[in-house]
Amino acid sequence: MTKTLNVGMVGYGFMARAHSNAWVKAPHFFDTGYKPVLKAVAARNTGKATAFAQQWGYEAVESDWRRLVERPDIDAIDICVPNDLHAEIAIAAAKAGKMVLCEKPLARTEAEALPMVEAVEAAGVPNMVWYNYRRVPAVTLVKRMIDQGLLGHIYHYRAKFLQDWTISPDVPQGGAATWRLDVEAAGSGVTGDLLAHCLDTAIWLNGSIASLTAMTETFVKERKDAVTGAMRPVGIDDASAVLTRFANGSLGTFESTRYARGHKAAYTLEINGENGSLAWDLHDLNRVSWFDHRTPGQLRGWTSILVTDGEHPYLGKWWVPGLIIGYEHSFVHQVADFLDGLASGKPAAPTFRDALETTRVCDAIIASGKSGAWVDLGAAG
Ligand code: 4PW
Repeated sequence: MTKTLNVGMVGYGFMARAHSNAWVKAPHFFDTGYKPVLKAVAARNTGKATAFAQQWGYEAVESDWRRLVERPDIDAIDICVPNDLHAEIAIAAAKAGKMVLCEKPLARTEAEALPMVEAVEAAGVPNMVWYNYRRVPAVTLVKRMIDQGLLGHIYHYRAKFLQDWTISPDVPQGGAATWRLDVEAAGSGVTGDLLAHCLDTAIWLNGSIASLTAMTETFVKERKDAVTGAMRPVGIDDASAVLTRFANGSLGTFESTRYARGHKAAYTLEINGENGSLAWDLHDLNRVSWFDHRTPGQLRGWTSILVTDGEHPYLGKWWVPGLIIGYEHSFVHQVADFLDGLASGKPAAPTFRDALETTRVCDAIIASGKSGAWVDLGAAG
């Protein structure tokens, strides 16, 4: 019998749209035994929240997230607000016995994230962080290929996430649209916002990072505050470049920036192993590039796997073979896996505990960017 799962959304921005779409779509395509119901959305700006509720079909609007958390008819709280609000909401929701889903990064720092992990674990409530790119079918296929041992011993992992929307010094910091540039709200800049995705995928595919050294830079030193209009120093990293050693002995190189003119969301990754190499590019997200060194000489070369077959991860639930899917489907898959996890009792990853590791690595990058030193993360080889 299908159970209902009443969702309480906190926030109404870009990510709240991506998540709401996923809550709506998942039960239409995946048979999980649960039917999410968009019960209520909470935001201080009730005008915008009401418009959002109407657009997506939420039954009610609350002007304060605390009222949402107190409501006995809400099963799961979905947190889609700036990073500085994650901890307070998640901890209160866990204490109220709600399932908690939190937009990435889990928190601004590991110190802030740890009590969140403790709260959900103490309450025993299902929890998950929205690192959605794991669930692009081609990326999930990469995971499957690595787990099947196709690459053999891994030597290199490299990833980058490039954007260009903050190059102008006229882009303000703070406020509803540009909080990602305000260190108080965001915790860090591109490291927590963009590189965190690369790190989450990397840790999932290639294991823990044992040590790292980083360069970070803030190219525009002062920006106007979007609310007060006053100029104030910029505290975020505009770019980060990181060298890592993984616990499995492989070397990693990572880069993130919002100063790469021409790039809007250029997330790419490549992995080199003893038997072959794998590469993926968000802008061609249904494709895995694969080089198999064991293929006989004259046929050996890069091949392009179009990930659109029923036997590919998640694809059997969508259309007919050959038809492509997109960015929003990664969120739908995350909801489907979360609901599956409720049914099976095997929690969908990344849990808050899993995502703590990514936050720890982000902290180490920011610290190394300041000190120039290598940071030992204590991950056993
Ligand atoms: O989480 C990330 C965002 O903060 C996203 O995956 C892409 O970069 C799109 O917006 C930002």
